[in-house]
Amino acid sequence: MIEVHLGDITRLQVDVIVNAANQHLQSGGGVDGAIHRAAGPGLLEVCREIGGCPVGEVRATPAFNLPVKRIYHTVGPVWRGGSLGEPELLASCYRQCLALARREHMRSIAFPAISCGVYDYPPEQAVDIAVAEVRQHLDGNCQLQRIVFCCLDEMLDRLYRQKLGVSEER
Ligand code: AR6
Repeated sequence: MIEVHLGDITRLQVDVIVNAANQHLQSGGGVDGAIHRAAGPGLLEVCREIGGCPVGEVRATPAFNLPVKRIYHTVGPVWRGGSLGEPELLASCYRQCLALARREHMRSIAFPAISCGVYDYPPEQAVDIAVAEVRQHLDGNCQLQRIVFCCLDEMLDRLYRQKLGVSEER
């Protein structure tokens, strides 16, 4: 039910992919840039209409050219040492995405490592939060059948696998 995937999130076949966006919902670099490139220009237009998203919250859009049903744009906190509410805000990103997936009756969702790139969140702490939130959600009554932690770098892939106790993909 919980998987770890090393690779590009835009190649995954799931109902929802989550974007690590910025507060303006303007296409940036990292996973955000990859998702906008793969989805096409219609995505930026819809994001402009939405207007923005506060840190820790989520906004949903159609997927345009991506082979998924929905894109959930969530805004992780910038790491500033950890005493400015970063852990709670990061947890809120995962919680709000999972709650929205439940409301929208989605069956599968893929998360990137929110805040672990440009926003500089310490990877081990971010992975702890991501895994704890997902596990907590699965403990409740949940119709999600597949939750994927997708990462591009091997260090994060290893951290997720250690935390979850799952072996490497072949
Ligand atoms: N598939 C999966 N993971 C990826 C991909 C991909 N195609 N590309 C990058 N990653 P980041 P943040 C990983 O910087 O820290 C943007 O400019 C990457 O290796 O994308 O939340 C936004 O517009 C890293 O582990 O997101 C914001 O301004 C993780 O995704 C800002 O960056 C997150 O890295 C958000 O920063």
